[in-house]
This record gives sequence, C-alpha cells and structure tokens, in this order.
Amino acid sequence: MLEKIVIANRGEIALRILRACRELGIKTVAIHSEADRDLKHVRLADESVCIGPAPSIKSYLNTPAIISAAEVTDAVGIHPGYGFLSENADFAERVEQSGFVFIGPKAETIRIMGDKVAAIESMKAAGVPCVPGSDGPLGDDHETNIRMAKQIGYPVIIKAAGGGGGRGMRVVHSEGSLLNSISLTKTEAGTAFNNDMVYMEKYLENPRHVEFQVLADEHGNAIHLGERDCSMQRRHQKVVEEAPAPGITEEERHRIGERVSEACRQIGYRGAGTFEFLYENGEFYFIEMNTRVQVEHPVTEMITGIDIVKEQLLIASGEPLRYKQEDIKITGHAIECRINAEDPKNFLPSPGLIKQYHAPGGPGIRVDSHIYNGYMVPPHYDSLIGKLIAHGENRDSAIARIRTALTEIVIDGIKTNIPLHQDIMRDSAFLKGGTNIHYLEKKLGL
Ligand code: MV4
Repeated sequence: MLEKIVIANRGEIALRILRACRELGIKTVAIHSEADRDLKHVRLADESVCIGPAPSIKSYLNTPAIISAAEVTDAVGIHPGYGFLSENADFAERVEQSGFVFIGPKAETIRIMGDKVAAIESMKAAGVPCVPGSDGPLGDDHETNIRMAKQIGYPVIIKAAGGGGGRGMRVVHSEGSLLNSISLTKTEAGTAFNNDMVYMEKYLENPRHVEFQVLADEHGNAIHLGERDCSMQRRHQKVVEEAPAPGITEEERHRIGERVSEACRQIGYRGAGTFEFLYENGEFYFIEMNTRVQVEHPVTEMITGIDIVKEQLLIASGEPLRYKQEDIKITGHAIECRINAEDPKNFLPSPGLIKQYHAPGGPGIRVDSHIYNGYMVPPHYDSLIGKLIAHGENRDSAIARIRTALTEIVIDGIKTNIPLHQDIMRDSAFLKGGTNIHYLEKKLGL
C-alpha cells in the first residue's frame, strides 16, 4: 500500500481524496496556494505545503513545486484529482521519472487520449463504436476533403486533434463553407494547442452525452461500472448528472460496457477512466476518453456501492482489482447537482465569504463539499463549491430526495446556482428523462 501521497488539487476533490486515504491508512500531504491556506482538507491533512501564489499557473499547475513538495515530505505517490495537471502527460512522466507513483494511467496512455485522432483510432481498433468520419487527420487536398464531407453527409464537424471538452471545433452545414472552416479550425488549433491537426466527423444534431466508467488494474483486469447521463449542460459545463442514464437498457449497458472493458485490456489501461459517447437514435458513438477521476463520479458510486477513489489508490498500489464484472450490481438511481458560486441569472462567478452554511441530510443524501461557515470562496479558481447527490430506489425517488435537500440547504453570503437546480428538478422534460445536450441552453434562452 502507498504509505503517503501528495494531493495535487484543491476544493471538494482534494477533500474527497483525503477521505479515501484516511480509510486506507495512507498519510496525506496537502499542497495549496497562498489563497487556499484555509481549505478544509489542508487543516485535516497530516502535512501541508504552500507551493506558490494564488494564480494556478504558479501553484496547482507548477510541476517542479509539486514534485519538490513530494520530495521534502517523503511522499511516494501523487494524486492529481481532476482539472489542473490530471491529464497532462508531461506531468505524469515527470512524476514517474522523479521516482513517484502517478495515481492514474501511464503517461503514454494519457498522451494517446489527449490526441483525439489517436484516441479514436485506438478505440476503433478495439471495437468501440465511433462517429462516422475521416478516420485520421485531414490532409490539405481540397478535393479529397470536399469528397469526404459529401460522403459522410452534411452537417459535418471539424475538430482539433489537440482539443476536447468543447474546445477547437466547428460545425459545417454545407460545402460552401467547408474549406474555410477547415482552415480556420486549423489556424485556431495551431495557436491554442500548438497542434494544427484536425479531423472530420458526421455532426450529430441532437445527441445525449452518455459516458461509461471503467476501472482497470496493471494485471490486465478491467471492469465497467455502467454509465452516466451528463446531457444537462451549459457551455460545456455539466450542471446535473445521473446514473443510470434514463432509458438505457441492460442489454445496451452490457454491450457497450463489454466493449470499453475490452478496449482497456487491449491498450493496457490502468486506473479509473471514462469513455464519453454521444447517444442518438439508439446508437452509441465514442468521442473522447477521460483518463482521470471525474467530478460526477459520485453518482456511479451511489448506484454500485464502489468507492472509485479508493479503487484508484489500490490500483496505484499495484493491487489486482477486487471486483469481477459479475460482482457489479446497479441499485436504484442517483442524481448530482453541481453547486457553483455563481449568479443564477447571468452565471457570473460570485466568490466571497460564506456567512452561513447548513448541509442537507436524510436517507440517500450525500454532500461532497469543502465549504464551512466563514469560508471565503477565492476568486482565482473555478466556481464549483460542492456537489449534492441523492440516491433513491428509482429515478422518481432520487428526484424527490434531491428536491427536499435543495429546500434544506442554506448557503448565505454568496450567490449560488441552487435556484437553477430547484427549477431543473421540477422541469417537465427533465422529469420525463432523456433530454439532449442542447436542452438546458434552449430552456435558458441562450
Ligand atoms: C460532437 C457533437 C456532435 N457531433 N461531435 C463537445 C465537447 C466534446 N467533448 C465533443 N463535443 C461534441 N462533439 C459530433 N460528431 C456535439 C458536441 C457537443 C457536446 C457534446 C457533449 C456534451 C455537450 C456538448 C455540447 C455541444 C456540442
């Protein structure tokens, strides 16, 4: 077992990682910026190291400072959480070269998944269904590109190989704008990602975002924990997630779950991972793989009873997976509301002092949050201040529980998006289930 690890993150996920470490008897080192001295997990950690000023670039993105903190505290591993350096292959490589365990996949795997063209190629080879498209980067022969788009059928989408998460893409509705769109996307990608490689896919107009959670060890074992629906989003920021995805049958879950598990075995995947799919007209289309723990992992934990962060730590310790696929049983339904410090009307960040906080409770309610009475939400980082998760025996029961919790919770002193969640949890289309990725933006009139 890892003896001591550095938690290379902040906020709720740093606290979540600390709790998993406590349970496993792993000692913890909290690293934090000058603005984050009062974070809850910094107080609770066995040791803490201030690694730099408030801006992320000087602290949570500062590789040498993080590795030095591991060195001076005699830590053996580094957990990157999500965001920041979690999917940075160079960081993972430098962590391992410095003699520490990176709690995640091999640097080489992160590098492949960071290149969306390479990711799709490896998934296609492993039998994972992908979006019809260019099957590789676009060349600069105009006639070939025009023919390809015609063959795929408009609309098509041009995506940057170095993009992902909604960055560096452009929808093309007709041949008239194809070449210009390719050229613009290439130029932007060259600037933003230092990589002007682009590829083409059929543009799916009204898909849902459905993603599969996997766990894989370094001994060749891989399982899936079913899927989540993350379609309720605004500007590529997820707002509500749920598991299982409404309307997905046991047969579909088994079929895609087997494909993604097999893909993990084929590529030698290690750790927790997420396969993102677009789901439209009963078909799944792989788009990207995330090689980190995700914000929305709790909904999967609630319906499977598996502690994903604990499993990450056990896998990184070299243990074989403790579960076989047949051990995984899905029980009930879980919904997560992301609580952001933001204005519910214009979505502007709302940092500041939390004057009063009361957490909700009761059967099936979970709160993953680092906030407390008197906590100051700093303006330097993203606005997520917590996650409210409800589990129930079925979707209606999970909704009933989260609605009650949304009336109990009190966060005073700053603005939050709790009113938006109260609205969504009474929205008739959401209540039916299966709304697509455009639903929330349309509802909000964007
Ligand atoms: C797409 C698509 C439609 N067709 N690809 C956006 C984020 C990135 N992960 C992939 N994205 C999309 N790729 C094809 N072929 C629509 C989106 C998309 C989207 C996907 C998931 C969640 C929210 C989204 C919001 C807008 C567009």
